[in-house]
Amino acid sequence: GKPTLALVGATGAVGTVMREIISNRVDVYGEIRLVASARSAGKVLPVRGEDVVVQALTAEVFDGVDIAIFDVPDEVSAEWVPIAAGRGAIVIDKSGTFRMNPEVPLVVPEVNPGDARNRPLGIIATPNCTTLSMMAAMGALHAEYGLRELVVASYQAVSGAGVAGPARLYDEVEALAGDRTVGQAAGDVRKVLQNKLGDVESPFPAPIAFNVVPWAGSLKDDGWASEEIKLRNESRKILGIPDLKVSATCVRVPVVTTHSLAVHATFEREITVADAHRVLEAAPTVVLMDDPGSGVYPMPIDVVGTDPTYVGRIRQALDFPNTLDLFVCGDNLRKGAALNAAEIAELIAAEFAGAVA
Ligand code: 11C
Repeated sequence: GKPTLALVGATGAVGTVMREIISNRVDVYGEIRLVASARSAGKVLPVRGEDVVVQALTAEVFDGVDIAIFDVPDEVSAEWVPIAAGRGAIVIDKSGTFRMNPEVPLVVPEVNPGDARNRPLGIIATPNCTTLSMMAAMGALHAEYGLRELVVASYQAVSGAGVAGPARLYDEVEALAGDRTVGQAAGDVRKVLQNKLGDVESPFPAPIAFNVVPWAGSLKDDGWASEEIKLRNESRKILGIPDLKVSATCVRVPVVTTHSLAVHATFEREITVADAHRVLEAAPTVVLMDDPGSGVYPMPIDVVGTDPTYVGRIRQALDFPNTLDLFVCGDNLRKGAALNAAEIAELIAAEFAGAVA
């Protein structure tokens, strides 16, 4: 029959969107279990119009589960994903823990759906939200023109850091509002926030309201941020281009939800703006918004809460052969996280349906 699904991390920023997405897509599941930390156990949350009691994360909670979607911190996934897989669940994991494991496929259904079938550990990883925000578009262009190099700058929304991100941005905006002089002298934003919010901890290393912060993730070798390294490694694996040249700078901006990326992409074959328009218009989950003369380009305020990947500002690079510059936006909690996991789960559910038929 229909597979039993467990959502682990059901109360987080992605978990909340996950429940909404599962409730609004074609219903391919039997039972749905909601699982979270002991702190959230006992809460009652809606999914598919039913109230479901959240269960604590234990090994037994996976008994009888066919598909488990995990959206929890890396260390929680490291401990619990193998336990769930050991109990027979096929696990779709959103953390960074297993993405680069050669025995774990890293799947974006528009780009490499077939990889989901080759899962010797019973684990499928879903990418970082920054990488994901451009994969549907870059995958479509790569399929026809052969991608060789990517130079990317990201403009990442605060909800990428979980529920604490938007909470912090709203607090800071409130603290700064009304003062029409703030932001005009070095350090004045820090001073106002220190006065009004004190030492309350922020998920960001610097004020995010009235600011851009050239940092996302943790410190890696030679000054790189983890998000920049993930974007490089994950793009190579998903697109199946082990020697793809990638260089990224990841930046946090005061946007609640929807990551944006400025992409400089070099291809093997000659490609024009018209070529790119044709390819992206034909890509089912990509929306082309490219009419700058009329003010049409993708922006977070118009994209948030929707499923597609939006592309605009497509230009032929003036000084670089076979190269386009473009701007991409995607809701980091939907395609960037919950939606991609749900789409992978539907690929797996289809296997169950096939087995029965
Ligand atoms: C952010 N992309 O915007 C990050 C969050 O590897 O899944 C997700 C980190 C990850 O902060």
